[in-house]
Amino acid sequence: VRQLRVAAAQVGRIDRGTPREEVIARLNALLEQAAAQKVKLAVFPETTFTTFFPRYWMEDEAEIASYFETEPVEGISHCASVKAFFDKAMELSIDVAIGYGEETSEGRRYNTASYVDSSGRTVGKYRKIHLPGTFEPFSKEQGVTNQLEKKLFAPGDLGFTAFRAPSLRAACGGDKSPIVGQLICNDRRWAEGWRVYGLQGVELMCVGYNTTAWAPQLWGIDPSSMTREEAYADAMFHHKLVCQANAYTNSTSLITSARCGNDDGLHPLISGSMIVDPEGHIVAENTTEGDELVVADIDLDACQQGKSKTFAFAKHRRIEMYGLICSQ
Ligand code: CDT
Repeated sequence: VRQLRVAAAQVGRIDRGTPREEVIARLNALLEQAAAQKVKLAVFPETTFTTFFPRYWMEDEAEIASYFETEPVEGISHCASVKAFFDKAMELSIDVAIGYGEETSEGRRYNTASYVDSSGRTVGKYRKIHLPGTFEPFSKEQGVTNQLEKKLFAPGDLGFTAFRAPSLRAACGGDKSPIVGQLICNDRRWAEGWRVYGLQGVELMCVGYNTTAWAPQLWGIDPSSMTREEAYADAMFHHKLVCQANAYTNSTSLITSARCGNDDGLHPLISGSMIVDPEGHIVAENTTEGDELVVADIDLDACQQGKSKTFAFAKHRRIEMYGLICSQ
């Protein structure tokens, strides 16, 4: 048994003008709660430090730039704009996985998640590969929910690269540190990324997201065909469906963390933060639509059941039949 106490750190409403300092104070309160419960790893959402800015049609370049952290070569924990968050995590000895808008020193912009261990070192970094939405807005009218990720971010270029989290070795009482992978929001809907992690023996997936609860133009549905309540329920259904199924078929634990709430009072996001075991069962989930810590003890060795039997890849996969996946 390699037992580990982990948390999904769900974050509620953040508006267009909410300053980072206010957000970081809330994140640090979640870290304090995590420390009080002896949590070793807390997973935060996609673009946690700001509102989900790809929903806005923005013409002011300074405003767009303001949503990105300019990451120094030493890693995001050394970035002045968000350092207070990583300092708190270090002070409390908690590993964190967190999403943010990354601007590189060459000026390239990505939708990124970094795994920063309790010593402040970035041990894993992922740049979102499946960017949903459009280059052009559905509407330039303020108040309309756009999804301009293709315009605002370059597609991730770091692959689906699993890594070890050495600082968790002692915490999980075994002789091996966990093998960790990260995906961001829309990536969780694509089996391909999960399977690339599965093939690296992943034991723990960290997935942050912002999933709009009402986006008929994005989903391609007639707005009159569904109430907002039905749309929320459907978005939640699909979220849980892909998370539980892909954790199961890749025999991995999963921590998935929502940015939720009704941003600006206009743009609702689903909640659904949860911890899923390698058999696909939900072991803990949110009960609110606001800031909330969802905590569970997971057993990293529980991955072995699936990895050695139903999903023993070396025994059962038929790669000679899968060529089309990589040729189209
Ligand atoms: N942030 C993000 O990737 N959101 C998308 C919205 C697409 S709606 C099907 C998501 O997949 O949740």
